[in-house]
Amino acid sequence: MNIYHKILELIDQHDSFAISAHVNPDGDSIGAQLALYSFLADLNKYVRIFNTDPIPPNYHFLPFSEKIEQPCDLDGYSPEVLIVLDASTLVRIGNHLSKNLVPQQLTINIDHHASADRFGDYNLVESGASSTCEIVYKLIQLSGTKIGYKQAMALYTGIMFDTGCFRYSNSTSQVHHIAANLIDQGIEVDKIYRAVYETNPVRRLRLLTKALETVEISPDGKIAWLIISKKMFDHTGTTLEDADGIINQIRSIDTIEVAIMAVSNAQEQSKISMRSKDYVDVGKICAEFGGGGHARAAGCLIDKSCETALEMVIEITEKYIDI
Ligand SMILES: [Mn+2]
Repeated sequence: MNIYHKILELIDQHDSFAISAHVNPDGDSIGAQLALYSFLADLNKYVRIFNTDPIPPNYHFLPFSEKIEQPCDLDGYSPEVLIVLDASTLVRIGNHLSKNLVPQQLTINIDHHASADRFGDYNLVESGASSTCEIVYKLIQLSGTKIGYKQAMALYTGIMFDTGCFRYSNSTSQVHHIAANLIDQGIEVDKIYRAVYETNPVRRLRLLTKALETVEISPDGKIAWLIISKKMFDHTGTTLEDADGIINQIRSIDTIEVAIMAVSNAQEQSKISMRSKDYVDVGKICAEFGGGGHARAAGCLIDKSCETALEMVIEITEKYIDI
């Protein structure tokens, strides 16, 4: 029996579920949670969604987004089955949740990160998939139930997000076939795009302006980086979530292979995000610092100032550039 059928069998055999996903939720993790929630609820399962961090307001348009419980009051709730989405390690769902959301029977991990450490009792991990939403789509398809309008909205949002709006190399022919099927459910792609990407408060633009002033480029032109300091957040009234996506601005520079963004968080650590265009496996670079991700998009947390953290990351990156 393949793992998809096994997971469907496990869903069939159990009645209570909890769904969680990584901290700082993004389009893929939110879309996958909501589509899976809807699928399980349609099967008359008891299901709750727990997240460590709030979902950004631009995802509130998604059906069932109000079902996400945050902050989490577990109140002793222990589901038969815990399903963890889009997280390569259990602790990625947050310290509190990873310790206290304990299933009675088993944990299922559904993910597409190459760095997935397969912590579940059952692991549906496909590193070739564009997104966790692509995997959840296949799971629902295989169950024989029809994907409806609400699930289509959630799944399309996640796939759109993780493929950079169908621009990255993970935008395979299969991804476009899936997107076509989802659009056939009557979803309005322009409205979804607008909700996710064109509802920025002006403070985000102010933060972007400040961040772009810090852009530096290596002498060979292949590495570009920027810093977002605590001061910039304070001056613009922004928070960590407002920094999302800013790294893509430097990825667009013509000569660049690797883009790096260093963001200072509340714990005085540096949150490093990396993107690459053609050949540098930034997932491997971030793994050297205890992080992970994909070949073209990854991240890690370094217990140093942004300047020092950047120096460390750039030094390693230079080695990968020269391969
Ligand atoms: Mn993802």
